[in-house]
Amino acid sequence: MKITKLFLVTFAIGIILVSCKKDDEFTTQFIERDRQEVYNENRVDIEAFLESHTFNYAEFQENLAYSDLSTSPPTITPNDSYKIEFTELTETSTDLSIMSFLNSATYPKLEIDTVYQDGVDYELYILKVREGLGDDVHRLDKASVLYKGSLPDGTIFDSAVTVNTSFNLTAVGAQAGVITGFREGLVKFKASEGFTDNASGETVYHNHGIGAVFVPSGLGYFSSTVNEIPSYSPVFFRFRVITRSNTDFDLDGVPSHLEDLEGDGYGFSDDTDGDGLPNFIDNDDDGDGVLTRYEDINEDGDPTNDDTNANGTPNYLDATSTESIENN
Ligand SMILES: [Ca+2]
Ligand SMILES: [Ca+2]
Ligand SMILES: [Ca+2]
Ligand SMILES: [Ca+2]
Repeated sequence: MKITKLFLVTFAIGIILVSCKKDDEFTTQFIERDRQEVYNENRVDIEAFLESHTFNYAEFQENLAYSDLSTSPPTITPNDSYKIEFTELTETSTDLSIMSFLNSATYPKLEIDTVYQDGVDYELYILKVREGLGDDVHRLDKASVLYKGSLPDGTIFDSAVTVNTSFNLTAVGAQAGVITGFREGLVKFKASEGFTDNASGETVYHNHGIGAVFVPSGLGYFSSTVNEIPSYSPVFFRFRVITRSNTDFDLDGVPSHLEDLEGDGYGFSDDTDGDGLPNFIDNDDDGDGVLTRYEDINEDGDPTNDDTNANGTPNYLDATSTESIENN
């Protein structure tokens, strides 16, 4: 799998200098195109794809959307192994286009999510075949996702076909994340609800989210050429969101997604001590000089359940509580 190589570029985009022949003593500076202008073009291309292509929705609709894990043995739907495939519509085809699922009252449905980045309001098309029944996926999580990344012409540029690889959804410091468009698609789904082992001893996941996201280049690789992706090209991802797991970027014992105190799905605006470092990368969240991990008074590995003065604010967020277990 080429996951690492591809994700690393999410924060490595910069100005590229292109040198011509030395003899000419002539250097051309690469000028990045206007983001709004590129988005306008990408949007036309993405909508043209959604109008001119269908997907294997009938295959999904002929089975139960979800497995019933409450029965013994569980009632397993074939849709737990369903994968989206795109096909170009022919003139004689009676299949529905992907676009015809826009704002459908039932699943599958195509939705539009507005994502603001770099001065542009992007309208991100997200195809939800099923949302999933497991845990919510937070932007600060790691996730294990089976996916295929493709270009509008069908070229597959990246894929993950086993669940062994998980990746951060948000880049933090030197740790890579995924491109914004992929992340903003993934967080609209839920992870699997459970798994069983089949007769051959393989693990089969159930009731995970299944969908696709159609990413304009401004929420992707933009001017960079990565693998087979040309600069300024939209990229499409079809995926199954299998599991989500905690990250702890500041190693303070509080999972990153719980440092999103406002619960708005982002961690950047949560800065208890106002030191400019959001809590998910601040190892002394209340700025009282006692590291958060030492404010875990009952030493159970969880600083969120310690409130010595019983004022409703845990010690690690309460600058008036400065008890420390550092020397215990
Ligand atoms: Ca913290
Ligand atoms: Ca503290
Ligand atoms: Ca504790
Ligand atoms: Ca404190």
